[in-house]
Amino acid sequence: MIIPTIPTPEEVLDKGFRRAKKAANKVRSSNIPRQQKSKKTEEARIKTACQVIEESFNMILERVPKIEELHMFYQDYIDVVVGVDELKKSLGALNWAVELLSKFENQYVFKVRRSSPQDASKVRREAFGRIASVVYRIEDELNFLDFAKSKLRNMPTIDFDATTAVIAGFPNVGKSTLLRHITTAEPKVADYPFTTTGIQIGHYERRWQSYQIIDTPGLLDRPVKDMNEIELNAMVALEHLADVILFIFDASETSGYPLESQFRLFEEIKHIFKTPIVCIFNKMDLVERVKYLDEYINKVEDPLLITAAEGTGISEIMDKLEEFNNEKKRRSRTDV
Ligand SMILES: Nc1nc2c(ncn2[C@@H]2O[C@H](COP(=O)(O)OP(=O)(O)O)[C@@H](O)[C@H]2O)c(=O)[nH]1
Ligand SMILES: [Mg+2]
Repeated sequence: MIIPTIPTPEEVLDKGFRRAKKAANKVRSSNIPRQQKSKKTEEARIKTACQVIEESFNMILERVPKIEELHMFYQDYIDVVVGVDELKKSLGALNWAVELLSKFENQYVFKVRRSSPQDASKVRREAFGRIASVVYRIEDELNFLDFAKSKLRNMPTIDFDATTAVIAGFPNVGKSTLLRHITTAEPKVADYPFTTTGIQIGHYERRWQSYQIIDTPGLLDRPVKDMNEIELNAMVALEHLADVILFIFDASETSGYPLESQFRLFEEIKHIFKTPIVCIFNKMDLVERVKYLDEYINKVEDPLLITAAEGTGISEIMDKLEEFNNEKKRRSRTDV
């Protein structure tokens, strides 16, 4: 998400007062009658200071996207990373400052006009004092926005039109291998809360349709019961993206996870997500079709057996995703 550069209170005030001084110099060197000059100068200083600072804040308010207009995935993402309420509150504080500054502008310009020429600078000093105090009142919020800016800089770029599959399964079962085989370009890495390596997003096109495959190391590869609430939220945010989950089993168990615990993770994920799940048994090159494996294969609907390392079975996965894509397109047509 693009949050523009957030200034410190000092920077905002410095800019406002500097520009005010310039505006005052311009009035001073103009040819308005001498006796009006001091009042006109102070008036210009007050006006300019207020307007320049209002402009800085308005620019931020205009450039930050409206949170409630963002896709639910991004709303959840922002909520997990910085907190949506906190972000809204900070933007609200900027709004508050803008309104107050525009009130000061009117109030103090009026006051200068009614003051004697000798008192004009006193009125202006009072105005500047109040301007500064308003800007310092929102120092915490400016700091927070600056923090949010850095936290949200590398948010994943999601193609919401593409049919999207999210990969799940224990470590070393072959998720990355599959992602590399199925997608054309090198998958892009983006930040994702509580995953140390970020999420990987790969794309491919088939029959003029776009597909997107997402791998989430550290999130859909470990028991859900070990997760804290924030991690759960980060995981559930994926639900807004996924048209389908590809759950990868290591049929060979060479990754060190018995099929029994792999199946338990599958059950947990099935329980949490309403998204359809395609079960994929990988590393079939390493296994004989032994009875205990059949037991698990028979437990799930339409399992796909693949050898990701050799690219065997990849086209069946693509066929499957094409079915989901067709289904999705059909639904969106009937929705409108
Ligand atoms: N024999 C065999 N090894 C595989 C297969 N798929 C992946 N691997 C290996 O399993 C290891 C873990 O794979 P990786 O894709 O990094 O797993 P991830 O942790 O789930 O992303 C790597 O050494 C892969 O080369 C396969 O189909 N057959
Ligand atoms: Mg991996």
